[in-house]
Amino acid sequence: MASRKKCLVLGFLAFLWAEWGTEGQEEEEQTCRLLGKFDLNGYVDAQNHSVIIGGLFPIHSRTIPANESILEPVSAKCEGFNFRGFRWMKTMIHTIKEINERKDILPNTTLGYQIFDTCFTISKAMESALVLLTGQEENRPNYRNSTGAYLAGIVGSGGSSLSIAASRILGLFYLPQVGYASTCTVLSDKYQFPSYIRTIASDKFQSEAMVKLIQHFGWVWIGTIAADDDYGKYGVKVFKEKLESVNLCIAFSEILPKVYSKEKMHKVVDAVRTSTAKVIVLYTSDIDLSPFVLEMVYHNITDRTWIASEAWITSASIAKPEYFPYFGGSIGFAVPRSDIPGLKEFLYDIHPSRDPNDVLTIEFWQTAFNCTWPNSSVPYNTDHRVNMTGKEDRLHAMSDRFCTGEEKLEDLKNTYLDVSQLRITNNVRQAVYAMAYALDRLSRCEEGRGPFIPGHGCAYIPDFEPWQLMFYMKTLKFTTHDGRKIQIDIAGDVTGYYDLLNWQLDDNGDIAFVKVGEYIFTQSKFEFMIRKNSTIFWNTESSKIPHSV
Ligand code: TCR
Repeated sequence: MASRKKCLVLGFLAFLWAEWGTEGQEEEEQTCRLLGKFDLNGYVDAQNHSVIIGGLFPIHSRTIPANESILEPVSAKCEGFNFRGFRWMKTMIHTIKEINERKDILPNTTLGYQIFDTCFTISKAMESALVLLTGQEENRPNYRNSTGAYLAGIVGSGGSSLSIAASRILGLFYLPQVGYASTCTVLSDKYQFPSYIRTIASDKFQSEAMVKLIQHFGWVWIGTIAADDDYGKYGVKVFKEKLESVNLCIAFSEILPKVYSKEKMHKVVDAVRTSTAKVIVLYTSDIDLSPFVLEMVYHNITDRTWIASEAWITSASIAKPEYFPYFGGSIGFAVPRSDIPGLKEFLYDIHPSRDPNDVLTIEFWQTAFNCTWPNSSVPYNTDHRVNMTGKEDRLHAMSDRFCTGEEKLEDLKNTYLDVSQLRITNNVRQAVYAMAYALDRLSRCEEGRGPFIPGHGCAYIPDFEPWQLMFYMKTLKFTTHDGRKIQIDIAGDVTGYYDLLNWQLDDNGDIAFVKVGEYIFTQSKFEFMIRKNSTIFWNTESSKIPHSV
């Protein structure tokens, strides 16, 4: 574990006039001063591995706004510990360990990793991409051995806007990037994003599926609300185009602010309140949705049917019983669920006493158990956002109760440990496997029968070029541990199916994600099905299917 607080040169411009390795010390220091420091958290295991994979995960939900009186550029700090992102990140490590133990994939190579927290923001994703490319302390494009090992490619990042930003840099070098959650349609454009592939389907399919759902239930007027990012805006754009092509209508279209703004939020709330459209598509991640959920509760707006986008349909932070009167009956598509052998045990194998530098584990523990780890300066539960009342909320940073270390993970009801809904988590696993399988194929090349000119040559681990690995990634096919076939097409995309889920209350008073249908999309067929005998819960006054006219 390493907390990264080093002077890193934004060596990007240096790439362009790269006098590979000839810059003097003086210049280096000056660039440092000019461009400031990056402040990144993450995990690294690079020693003794010939190849490493980079990882980008949202372990925090936001950055803390910089103090306006500071003039020089500073790298922001992060807050809002994200248990779900922490689970994804651990899954990457778990998968790498598993692959290293397997004899049938990469038998002569072990994989290492270098993982950074993107804090769910574009700036941190960019900082991380640059650090992965340039290394921590070098001002030249030394991306092939920044940690002493060769960087094969990057898994990540979570949100589309972050992946798009990172991909614009990584694409310049043709460095393979495998996305596990970024679903924005534009990422299929290989002219703009030549080295991006993904193990999650493009939102083109989800938007289409939503229109099929709407047609099935005979709704005519639909409201839309999008997150203020590429996911929300492009998702809704494609949805609108498809809806209008079958002569159905948009009642209103609103954007949820990323940073709380009373005016912007009220505009959205008013649209929901005054429209006769009772069915509303909500295209956003759960992180951006939370403030809006509180508004619905505050204004007591019920009797709406929400068509959830995949990013929040199974989110534990939204699917809370106290929100059920407002969001019960939500219906939406989710990516396939899977069970991952050994993951649960791996997730439970965590303790803050193991490494005093492992600030993320300490913060995890403090946040999960609401206590302060003795002798640590890691804050938890800070919140610098402006809240609904317009005041800055500074929940504070330290609990007066110390953690003893005897706290029991088994007693927690926490998203991190919940392995019942492994969906994006499974995509993370498949993204790591995609990278490993491509490396494996590359390593099995026979000289004289290889794909590269001249002479049908091969590439070799570790000193292959990124585009050579990209060659194998672009045509990748493999079968997952649970028998699913993953095939990457020329746009870097996959096909598959979604589960159609509906929020119902179970016997314990918790929210259950009940599967009521499916949408299958392969190269040759598109099929929308509602399960026979399934009962859908509608959150309407009559408990009957809503009319949206
Ligand atoms: N695509 C979103 C991000 C996202 C996500 C999620 C975030 C998706 N699914 C689940 C958190 C949890 C789908 C994007 O930005 O592309």
